[in-house]
Amino acid sequence: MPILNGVNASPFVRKVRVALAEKGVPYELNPVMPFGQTDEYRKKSPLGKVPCYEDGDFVLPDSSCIIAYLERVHPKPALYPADPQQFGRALWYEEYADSKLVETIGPVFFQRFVRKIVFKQEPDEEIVKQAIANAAPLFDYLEGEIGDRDVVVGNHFSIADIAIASPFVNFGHAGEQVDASRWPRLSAYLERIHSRPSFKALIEEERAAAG
Ligand SMILES: N[C@@H](CCC(=O)N[C@@H](CS)C(=O)NCC(=O)O)C(=O)O
Repeated sequence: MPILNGVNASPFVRKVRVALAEKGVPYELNPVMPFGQTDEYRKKSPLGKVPCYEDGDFVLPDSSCIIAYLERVHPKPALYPADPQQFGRALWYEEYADSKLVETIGPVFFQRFVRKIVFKQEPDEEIVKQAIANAAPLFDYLEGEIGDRDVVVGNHFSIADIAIASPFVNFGHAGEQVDASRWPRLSAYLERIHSRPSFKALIEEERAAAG
């Protein structure tokens, strides 16, 4: 059975877990924390990050690379649009979410969850407040991009939805949600995507694990 190295509250590990669930691929989750990895793990994941996927002798780090690989090995259901322009847009949203969105809203989760639960320290609410303020233009952007569609690209759930919705699970774990009165489309979109069985099962598992 393939092994996915990583912890369940990482937005990047969650991306891969959602993709595996959507494609119905069984796997074993090997708990590797994001910090203080062994030299042995760094041989598999040279940047020292999670996730890292092992399929027999084949080892592959990075959520984007792993999901692109999974698409070739398990093509159905497709998680990348067939249309070239939609494909390009989907990759763009994945990049936007993995970099800008995680970087901007990530501190909320870090302060309220990682700092509090993992390091047993009080969260710095000033940092939380600033991160939420910094996120407003990103939410404006996503609100406009989602428009009246159920998904962000074309008519089918894709890697773009996985990548955008994943860091918002962490936002929720930190006790925050997108203000539906200010960003109604983004808020409804996230509710829809998080209600898919793939996301829903993980959100429940993560909540239970966090106590
Ligand atoms: N581009 C990578 C990012 C992975 C990443 O940043 N993972 C975090 C955990 S959420 C990590 O392992 N951080 C440890 C570090 O940066 O040393 C991916 O998509 O997998």
